[in-house]
Amino acid sequence: MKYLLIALAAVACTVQLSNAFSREAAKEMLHDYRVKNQNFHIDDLENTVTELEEELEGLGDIPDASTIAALKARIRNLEGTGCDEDHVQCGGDVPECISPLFVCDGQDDCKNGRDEEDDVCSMDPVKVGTTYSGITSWSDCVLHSPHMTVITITAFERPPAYTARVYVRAVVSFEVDEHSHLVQSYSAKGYWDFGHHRLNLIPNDSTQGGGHGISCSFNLGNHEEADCKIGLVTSKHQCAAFHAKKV
Ligand SMILES: [Ca+2]
Repeated sequence: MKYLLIALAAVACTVQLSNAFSREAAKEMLHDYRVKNQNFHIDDLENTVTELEEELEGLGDIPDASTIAALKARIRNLEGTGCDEDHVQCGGDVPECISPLFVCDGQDDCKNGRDEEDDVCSMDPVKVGTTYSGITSWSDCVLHSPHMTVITITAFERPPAYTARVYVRAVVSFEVDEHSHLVQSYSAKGYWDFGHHRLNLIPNDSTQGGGHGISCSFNLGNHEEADCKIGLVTSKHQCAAFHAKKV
């Protein structure tokens, strides 16, 4: 009987140890499982972050306000204003065309007042000393190799009696010979058109500048760059073009 009790006690002890061992083992297994699971989760997150970073790099920099303005201007250029060449669009929800002669004349002519707003009537593009340059490509009139054209504003006058127009003086320089970098210059006169955001210039002396005039449209939503056309003053036939950037 004594031996039987000892044997039963030994079995009970073994079962308790075995149960204790199983719980510890289960805890360790569960811990390992959680660690492995977390490691997998972290790996997944790292992969996701890497993919997002690659996508972000692919997207490039977040566009700033000037880039968005330029994009909107390009869309407007593609869509057209809905006005003929002799009129400009007021913008806004209700399309309205007015003469460019009424833009920045000191009186509201657009219903939304757009024709007298500060950014429309800014004279930044024709401030004295402002310089624009670009590589000019000729498609007609004269056989010139592509060359640099530089426009520098030398004077301007805005008549108090009629503020819708700014009269401008400028010097236009262009490379005659790309090898020797020989440069020719001529004086030009013209005006800044607030309504069309356009700078129009012709040579002071019609015998200079090949009898060509220059018209630069600041149609990209800023005052820093413009699409310029060079054409015959007499017929306005287009001969060359360049994309001008403020220097
Ligand atoms: Ca006006």
